[in-house]
Amino acid sequence: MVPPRDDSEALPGYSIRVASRLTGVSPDTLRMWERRYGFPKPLRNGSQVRVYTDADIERLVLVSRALKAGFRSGEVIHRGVEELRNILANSARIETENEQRTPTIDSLLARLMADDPDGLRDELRRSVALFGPRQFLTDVAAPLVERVGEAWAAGRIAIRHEHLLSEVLSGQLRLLSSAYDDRLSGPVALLAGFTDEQHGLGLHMVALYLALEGITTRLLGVNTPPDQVAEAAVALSVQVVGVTISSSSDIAVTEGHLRRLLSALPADMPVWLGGRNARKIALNDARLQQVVTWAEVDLAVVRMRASFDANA
Ligand code: B12
Repeated sequence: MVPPRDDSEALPGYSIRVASRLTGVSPDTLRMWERRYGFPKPLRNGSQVRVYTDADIERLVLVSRALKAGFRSGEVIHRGVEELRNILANSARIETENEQRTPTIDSLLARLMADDPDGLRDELRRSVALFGPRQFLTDVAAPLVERVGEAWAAGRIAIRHEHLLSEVLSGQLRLLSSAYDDRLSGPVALLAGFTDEQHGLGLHMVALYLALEGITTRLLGVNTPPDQVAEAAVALSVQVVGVTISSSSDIAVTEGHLRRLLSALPADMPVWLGGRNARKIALNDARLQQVVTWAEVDLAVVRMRASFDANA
C-alpha cells in the first residue's frame, strides 16, 4: 500500500496524528511505547517528523485490540502481526468482539440511519485500519455511497442523511489524503466539478486513490466555472485535468462546459472524465478520456506517468 520510497522525496506514510486516529492509540502513548519498547519505530522525514508506515498501523491496530481484550502492553507489544493475530483468534472474548466490530456496508448504513455520525466516523476509521486505504476506497466508500443513493431514492433515508454521509466521509478521505500532502515531485492532476455540480465525493475518492499511486492532486472542488479550471491548470502546472460528471448532471450543459474548458486549455493536456455520466459525453476531442472505473484509473495513471517521464 505504501508507494516505493525515494530518499529525495518526503516519506510516504502517516503523521502521528493520523496514526493515532487510525489505531485509537493516543500520540502520547505512541511516543511512550517508542521510548520504552522500541515499537513503533517510525521513520523520520527530512524535518525529523515521525512517519508511520502501513505495516506500523496494521501492527498497532492488533496491539490496540489485544489491549482492549485485557492483555498488558508488555505482553503484546513485541509480538509480530501473525503472532498477534493468533493471540486474538485464540481469545474467545476477542472473537465475539471481532464479529461485532468488523464494519460492513450494512452496519455503516445503520449508523447513518440512526443519526450517529460519531459511530459512523469510528466505523469508517476501523475499516481503513482493517482493509488499508485502497481497499477501503474500492470496497467500502464507493459501495457505501451507492447504497446511500439507493436508500435515498427509495425514500428510506432523508436528504440530511446524504449530507451527513458526505461530510463524515469526505472528512475521513481528506484526512487520509493529507498523509501524502508533502510529496513534491512527480506528475500532478487537477480535479474539479463544473458549475452546478454538487457531487464532490468522487473527487475526494479519486484524490486519495491517486495519492496512493504517487500522483500529487490539486483539488478545486465542485461548482467551478470551466474557464477557472483551465486557468488553474496552467497556473498550477498540472499534467492532467480530471472532471467529475455525476448522474444528476445535465449532459448538454456539461458538454458546453467541456467545450469551453478544451478551448482554453493547452492543446496537449488530457482531460479525464469520471463519474456516472462521463460515458454519456459525446464530444469528439482526442484529449478527452473516460476514466470511470478503478481499472480505468489505473490505466490512466500508467499513461500519465509514462508521458511525464518522457517529457522530464
Ligand atoms: C452524496 C450525494 C449527494 C450530496 C453530495 C454532497 C457532496 N459533497 O458530494 C448532496 C446531498 C448535495 C446531493 C445532492 C443532489 N443529489 Co445526490 N447523491 C449523492 C450520492 C449518495 C453520492 C454522490 C457521489 O458523490 N457520487 C460520486 C461517485 C462516488 O460515484 P460515481 O459518480 O459513480 O463515480 C465513481 C467513479 O467514476 C469515480 N469518479 C468520480 N468522479 C471522478 C472524477 C475523475 C477525474 C475520475 C478519474 C474518477 C471519478 O469515483 C467514483 C468511484 O466509485 C449519489 C448516489 C450515487 N450512486 O452516486 C446521489 C445521486 C447522484 N444524487 C441524486 C440526486 C437526484 C441529487 C439531487 C438532484 C437531489 C435534489 N433533488 O436536490 C441533488 C443534485 C445536486 C446537483 N445539482 O448536483 C441522484 C441522481 C439521479 C439521477 N440520475 O439524476 C443519485 C444517483 C441518488 C439516486 N439514487 O437517486 N447528492
